[in-house]
Amino acid sequence: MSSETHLVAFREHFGLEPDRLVRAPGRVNLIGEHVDYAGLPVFPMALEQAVHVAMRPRDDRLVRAASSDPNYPPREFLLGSEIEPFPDGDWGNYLKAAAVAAASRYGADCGADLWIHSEVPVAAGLSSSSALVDAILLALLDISNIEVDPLELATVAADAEQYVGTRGGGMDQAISLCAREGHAALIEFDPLRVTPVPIPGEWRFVIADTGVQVHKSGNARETYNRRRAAVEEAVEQVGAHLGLGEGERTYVRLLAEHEADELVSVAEEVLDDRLLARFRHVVTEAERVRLAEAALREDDLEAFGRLMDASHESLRDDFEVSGPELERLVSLARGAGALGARLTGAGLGGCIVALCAPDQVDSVLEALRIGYFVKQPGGEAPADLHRRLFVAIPSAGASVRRI
Ligand code: NG1
Repeated sequence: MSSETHLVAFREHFGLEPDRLVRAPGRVNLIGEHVDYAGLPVFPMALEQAVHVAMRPRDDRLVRAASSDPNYPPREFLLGSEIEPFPDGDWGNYLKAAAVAAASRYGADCGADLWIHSEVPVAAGLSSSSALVDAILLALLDISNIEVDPLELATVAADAEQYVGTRGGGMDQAISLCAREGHAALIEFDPLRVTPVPIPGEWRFVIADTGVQVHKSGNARETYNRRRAAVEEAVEQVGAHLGLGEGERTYVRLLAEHEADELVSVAEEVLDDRLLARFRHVVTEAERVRLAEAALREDDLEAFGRLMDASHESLRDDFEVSGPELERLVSLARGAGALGARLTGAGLGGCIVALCAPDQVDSVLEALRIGYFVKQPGGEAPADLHRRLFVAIPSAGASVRRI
C-alpha cells in the first residue's frame, strides 16, 4: 500500500488530514530462537513488510486508532501512565502497552488519531505485535515532540509489551527500531547492543507461512510463558549445582565459563528430562548463534545453512515448538535444495525461513507453492500467496516522516 493510500484512508476515517507517517518493520529471526529472554544473543533481520501508521495530533489526551484490517475494530482510550487494559486478547492492548510507556517513561501527554495498516502477517512469528507497539510508541512520542535514542527505546518497548501478559524477550523491538538496510544484526542484551552484519549479495532467505496463527496474547501465551519459566528454572538449578550464588545463575555467566557440551553434562546430573531438554536447546542454540555470525561474516552459506537445520532440530526435539505444518514446509524447502531451513519466531505455527543460493530460489519457491499452498493437483494457490511465500529483503529500522 502506498503512502498516498494511507493518507486517503486516514482522511476517509477521521475526516481530517494526517501530518506524519511512521513505519516500523517486522522481522525474521535467522537464528537464536527462544534465547533472548535467557539474555543470550540472537541474529534477526528486519523485513521490508512493516506496520505503517498515518497520524495527527489532537488537542486532548484521547488516542483514537483504526486499522485497515476489519478484524481489528476501532479502539479509543485516554493517554496516561496507568491505563486499564481492554479484555484479555484484545488487539487494543498493544496500543495501550505503547501508550502507557510513552506517558510513564517520557511524559507524553498529547492524544492522537492513528490509522494503522500492517503488511506483516499477523501471529506468524514475524513480529507483527512488536512492530505495532514500536510504531505506536514512536507515533505518540513524536506527536509530543519527544525524541529518544532507538537503542534506549528498544529496551523501553520490550518492557512495554509485557503489558499484554506475554513475558517476551527483547529481540523484536531491538531489530525493528535499530536495523540497518541490507544487514542482519547480532543483538546482545544487558546492556542492549545491536551490531549490524552485512548480508552478502548472493544470500536469499525464503519465508513461508504455515497459516497456523500463534497469538501470543491469546492461545500461545501460556505455552510461551511456560517455556520461559522452564528455561529460568533450569539455569537456577544448574547454576546452584555449580556453586554460583543467587543472582549469578545466568546463561551468560555459565557460557562465559564453560562450553555448551560441558554444561549439558552437568545438567544431565541435575535436571529432570523436560528441563534438561529445554536447557540443552538454549546452550546449544547460543553456540550456533556464535558460529552463524562467523559464517555470515565469512560468506559461508553452507555452514550457515547447517546451523539453521541444527537449530530447527533442537527446537523440534528439545524445545517442542514445531508442528506438522512447520515440518512439512521445512522438509519441502530442504528437498528442493535449500541449504538450511528452520521454524522462525516462537514456533507452534507461523513461518519457516530457508536459506538459498540465488539459483535455488525458484525451485524452493515452486516446491513450497505446489507442495503446501496448492491443496490439490491442478488447484489454485491462495490469493494471498505473495504475503505467505516470499524472499525476505533486509530493510532499515523504524522511522517517522513528516508530510
Ligand atoms: P515471535 O513469536 O516471533 O513474535 C517471540 C518473542 C521473542 C522471542 C521469540 C522466540 C515477543 C514479543 N516476542 O517472537 O522475544 O522470544 O518468540 O525466539 O514475545
